[in-house]
Amino acid sequence: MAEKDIPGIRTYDAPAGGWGALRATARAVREQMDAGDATVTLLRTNKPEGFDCPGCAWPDKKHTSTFQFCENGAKAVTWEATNKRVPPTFFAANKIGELWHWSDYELEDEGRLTHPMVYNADKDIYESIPWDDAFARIGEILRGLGDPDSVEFYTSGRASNEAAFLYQIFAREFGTNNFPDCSNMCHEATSVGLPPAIGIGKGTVSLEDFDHCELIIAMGHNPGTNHPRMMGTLHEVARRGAPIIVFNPLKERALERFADPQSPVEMATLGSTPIATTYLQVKIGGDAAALKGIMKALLEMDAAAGPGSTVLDHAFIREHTNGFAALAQDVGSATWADIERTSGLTEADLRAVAEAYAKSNATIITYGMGMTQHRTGTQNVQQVANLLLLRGNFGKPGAGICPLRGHSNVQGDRTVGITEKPTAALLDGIEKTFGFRPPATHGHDAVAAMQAIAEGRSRALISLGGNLAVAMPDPEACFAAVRGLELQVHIATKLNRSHLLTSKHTFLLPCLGRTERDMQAGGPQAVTVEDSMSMVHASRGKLTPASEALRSEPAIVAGMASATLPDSKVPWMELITDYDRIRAAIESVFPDFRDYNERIRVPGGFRLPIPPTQRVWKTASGKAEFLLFRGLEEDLVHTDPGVLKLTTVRSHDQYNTTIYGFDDRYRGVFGRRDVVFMNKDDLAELGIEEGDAIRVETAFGTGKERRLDNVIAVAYAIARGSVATYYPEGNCLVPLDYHDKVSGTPSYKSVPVRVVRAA
Ligand SMILES: Nc1nc2c(c(=O)[nH]1)N[C@H]1C(S)=C(S)[C@@H](COP(=O)(O)OP(=O)(O)OC[C@H]3O[C@@H](n4cnc5c(=O)[nH]c(N)nc54)[C@H](O)[C@@H]3O)O[C@H]1N2
Ligand SMILES: Nc1nc2c(c(=O)[nH]1)N[C@H]1C(S)=C(S)[C@@H](COP(=O)(O)OP(=O)(O)OC[C@H]3O[C@@H](n4cnc5c(=O)[nH]c(N)nc54)[C@H](O)[C@@H]3O)O[C@H]1N2
Ligand SMILES: [Mo]
Repeated sequence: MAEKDIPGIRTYDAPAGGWGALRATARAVREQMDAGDATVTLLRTNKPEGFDCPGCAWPDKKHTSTFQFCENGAKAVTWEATNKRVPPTFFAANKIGELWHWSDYELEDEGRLTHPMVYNADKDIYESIPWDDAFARIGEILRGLGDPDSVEFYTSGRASNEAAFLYQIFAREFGTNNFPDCSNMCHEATSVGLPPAIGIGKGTVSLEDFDHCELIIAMGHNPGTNHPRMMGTLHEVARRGAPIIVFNPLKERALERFADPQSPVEMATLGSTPIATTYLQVKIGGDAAALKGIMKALLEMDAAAGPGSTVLDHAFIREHTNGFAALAQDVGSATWADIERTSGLTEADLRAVAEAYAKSNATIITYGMGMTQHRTGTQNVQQVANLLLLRGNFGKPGAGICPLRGHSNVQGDRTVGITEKPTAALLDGIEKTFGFRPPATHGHDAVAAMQAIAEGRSRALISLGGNLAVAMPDPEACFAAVRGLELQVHIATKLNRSHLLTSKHTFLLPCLGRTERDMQAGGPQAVTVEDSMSMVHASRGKLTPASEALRSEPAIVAGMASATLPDSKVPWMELITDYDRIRAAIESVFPDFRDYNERIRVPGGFRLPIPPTQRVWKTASGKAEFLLFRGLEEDLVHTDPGVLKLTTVRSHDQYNTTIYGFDDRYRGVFGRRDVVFMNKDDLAELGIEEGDAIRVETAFGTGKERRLDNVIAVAYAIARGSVATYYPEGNCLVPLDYHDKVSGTPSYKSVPVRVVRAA
């Protein structure tokens, strides 16, 4: 698309996948590891006796197939299994104030943390500290705070079920339900939006359903980058001729054309397979309107077909749902003019989707952050459920809802108790198992936690992984907030910016990664994780740990807990000698994990119950509910023509706040991240040329000027009125309280902005 010669911006004509992906994998491996180690490591990824890929939460074919090649999985694995190290001498030589000026890429590229460290404010450096001293001091400080609700227990979704379970038991015995979680920034709209609709806040499809579906509608996700193993599945579906309809404001190459690196023919012939049969460039934030348009068309088709119509599944609607009449009334009252204006799509486009949908006897709707990270995230998800319910697309082969989860165990962490709003069953289960009554008062999610920290109500932050202050909106506010804390504890594999936001007492505790051997008193241990499709399976690291001083996440949590809670009812040290004991406790608290230890020993593991697959609805009414969204988009509508909608996305070379490199190959960006993707007509209207230095400003009153400077405009195939830039650079444009009021998910994907040429 580049018409002008701009450094690092060129057209990428090739399909996604293919030889480009193989080359990029080889480079990732070379930069981080010896080739020999790397081969062994990569071959063990996602195999029954190996470890679960830390890259994404897409499931594996029975965990047994041949090596599933995936470029970004290889990056995630080599980034963790790197030969590079960050020993105490590194910290002695580099003051925190100096490290602050390093880029996020440079910080993590230093390698793996090797020793527990504590911040020395006088010298502005981290110094090594023996594990037991670190635990003792953390315990003393926590006990000294007085109020348990002034402590925030953050979880990032890499933590295993075993680590996350112990962690929430620790926090609850300490006395709080403050569980900010990366899921709050991610699929909370799913966790909160789906239970009232279908009775469970998770996806309902299994991998086998993709073999039987007759249509896929893919909304707001970019699998070529973020769920690359899903590309193999989409490739198969496309090759057997089932239509795939994509809703995405940006043209994403992998959703257009993909060459499967597992296919010798495509690799040899430089061939590729078209993925999307229809690609609809919906406006940012226009999905609810588009979904209502499809439903409106569908209802009209049904009425036109007269009695006995099979456009809707009337028997299913009658037997299994509530609220159909109200939905029909609401959808009917939306006008095509409003739907077209809000979605940026035409009535004809949406009618064509309705026709394809009416023809399909088994439809899967897949969706990602493009749907959830909006002020209407919960409503977006509920409209997806409505559309599926209209044709009974639950509880039959090849049909269902498929949220694409983020971190490889983000779903499992929630299942084993990381939630700020515990149910009575959870509290009872913990009391029965451990003999203490946990607090019932609701705690903080991520936004509420950061607000409490900013206001001084919370005094300590424990982070089980992640890079919270960088991942959240409004870095200026978050950085200042966490620096004012009394205590921070970071359990991490690699150095990141959150670790440099030191406060009075700051500890950096290095842990084992997924790829590494976890040796406890009872022998080598496996952990378990739950993928996007509720399959729970074991993951066993095989590599020699990056340092002898590393401890496992469960061991670190147990160490902190026993030092903090001298009268604890939980046998912390016993539990970690053999993780079967932790799993037995999980089973005791959560009955769905019956025979946990036996069932994870079966290759591939087991599936947790998903009642909608049996057409069982665990809602208050016992039926699936059509839930209304009275409107088409968020309430904050900007009619000013100069206001555009900004979305923040991941590049191909990053894992959330981890920056592996500076290319975004499929979007034609090489060696830079300072870009804003814009529609060429919007550029023309604003008198901006491609390559011009621009500034992006948040276009609504937040009491504070928010701007992204030092970026350039890049012409891209993106919907009119929509612009995109990278996360986390764009986070400065998002106010902390700019979120979905129902789920608390920050609206990272629809920020009203103005774009001006830089002075
Ligand atoms: N390699 C790699 N893998 C990852 C991650 C990573 O950073 N790197 N992150 C992991 C995590 S935690 C997560 S949550 C997932 C994220 O996976 P995705 O959900 O794919 O994440 P994003 O990059 O945020 O991309 C969102 C997609 O939505 C589109 N989009 C933006 N706004 C809208 C909108 O208003 N409507 C619609 N329909 N589409 C829109 C964007 O163009 C983009 O294609 O991936 C996980 N896997
Ligand atoms: N603007 C904008 N902001 C966003 C998003 C967006 O799309 N746009 N997406 C949001 C989403 S979906 C998410 S999930 C959050 C991500 O938020 P987080 O989960 O907090 O962030 P990550 O970047 O995944 O965390 C990376 C760090 O995790 C640590 N780590 C890696 N592996 C391990 C391990 O095995 N154990 C431990 N203990 N630590 C480990 C490393 O130190 C690494 O630096 O960001 C959110 N922020
Ligand atoms: Mo995520």
